[in-house]
Amino acid sequence: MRIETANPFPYDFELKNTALVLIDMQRDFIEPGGFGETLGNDVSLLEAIVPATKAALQAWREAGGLVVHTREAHKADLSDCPPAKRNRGNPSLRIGDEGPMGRILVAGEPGNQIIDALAPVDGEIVIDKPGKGAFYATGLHELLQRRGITHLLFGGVTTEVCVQTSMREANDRGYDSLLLEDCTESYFPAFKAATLDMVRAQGAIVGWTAPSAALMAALRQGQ
Ligand code: C5J
Repeated sequence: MRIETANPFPYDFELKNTALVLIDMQRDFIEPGGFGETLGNDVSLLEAIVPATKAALQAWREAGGLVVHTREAHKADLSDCPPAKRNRGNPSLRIGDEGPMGRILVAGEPGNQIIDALAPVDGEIVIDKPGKGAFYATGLHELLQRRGITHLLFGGVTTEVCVQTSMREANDRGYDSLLLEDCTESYFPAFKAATLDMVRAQGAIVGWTAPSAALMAALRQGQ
């Protein structure tokens, strides 16, 4: 299949070798009362990408593609959260502290769940990641290798933090990655725009970008 209008040039992929990776579409970042809001951010910006992301996920599922969901999640004892990470941000509501949706960024807490609209279904992979990147301390690379995955389509939040980190990690591991432009968002619109530019600059130095409609058109054509 080919996404003809991908930027900076057409993106070729085969369904059986490609996974859709949705980064951290969890309540902590998207709903009021979570980690994102505790840092002073307007979470409604992120909520706005849910309909497009849901439509892309649905189309990908119907095509039979592999789906990977990630959550930024720490163990309850915070043994995987270095002080260098915990001690930054909002000092009165840090990772592991009790917030309006349970303990902030802790696995199993209500705020750590993927939002209902994008909830994983049977057969989809869910990765809890202690870092910003999806490949750090998760075994994701080995899991994708076992399934013969060579291409990754990315969506999720936030564009310049966990999404961009994960795409760069993927790039260094040899994946051809494409970021779905309307399925990712930042609390800072300028950071999102800059990230899209950085990804596709210099002949796709990190990867490609394209609107989700272009992916769905490719899936409809099926070639
Ligand atoms: C952040 C993320 N922004 N998922 N996490 O801390 O991008």
